[in-house]
Amino acid sequence: MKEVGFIFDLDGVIVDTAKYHYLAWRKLANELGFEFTKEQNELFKGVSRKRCLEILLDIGSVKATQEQFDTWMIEKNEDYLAYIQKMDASEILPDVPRVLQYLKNKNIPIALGSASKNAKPILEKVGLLSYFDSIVDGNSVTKAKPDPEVFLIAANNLNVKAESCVVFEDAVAGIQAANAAGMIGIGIGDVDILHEADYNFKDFTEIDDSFLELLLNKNHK
Ligand code: B16
Ligand code: MG
Repeated sequence: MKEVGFIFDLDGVIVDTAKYHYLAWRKLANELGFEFTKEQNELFKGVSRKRCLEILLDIGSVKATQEQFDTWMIEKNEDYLAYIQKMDASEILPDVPRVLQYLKNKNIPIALGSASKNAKPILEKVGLLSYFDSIVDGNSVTKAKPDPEVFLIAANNLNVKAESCVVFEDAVAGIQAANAAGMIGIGIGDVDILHEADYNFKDFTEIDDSFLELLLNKNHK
């Protein structure tokens, strides 16, 4: 067993793919005859694709047959994939590579824990895939955050005890999942929204080497 493991969420932590999810969901909403605002898109952060479509259809008061539902899921994802095709390293959020490199230099195992089924191609596009010892994404889980499944699988893959893992998350459900897994949860974003986290930072520029050392030496929650 390794001593400590680090788990990163993708959207909102490593890259801001929420803006592309928004454009693809808004296009679908407009085709179905209603508006979808950036504020409403906040509800979609960290939420599975299927659940997002259910919420979207509720917002537009649209009833769908199973066939329509499946078609719209595919259509939204195809539009989203067209956006992420154009992604490159310039879209990595500030100081994420510095933190990943710091951990890599110390041989700390690193996993991705994301709800997205497109996580691997995104990491490939932005050139960060090689930092990750394990990718746990929407293809590997049966239960969505706030269920701890995604992070528990990641800990298991890294061969680290759950209580010795650190999770970086931008979504309330993600912090709740980290807490349910018994892990140290670090909120990236608005402290008022992510107040259930053990530590809060606006972004990775606020996370310095001495804080990373503190986490490495803490060993468990
Ligand atoms: P996909 P995360 C989440 O990513 C997004 O925040 C959420 O808006 C999206 O619906 C979900 O991934 C599924 O994404 O459609 O690509 O499978 O924050 O868990 O990395
Ligand atoms: Mg996220």
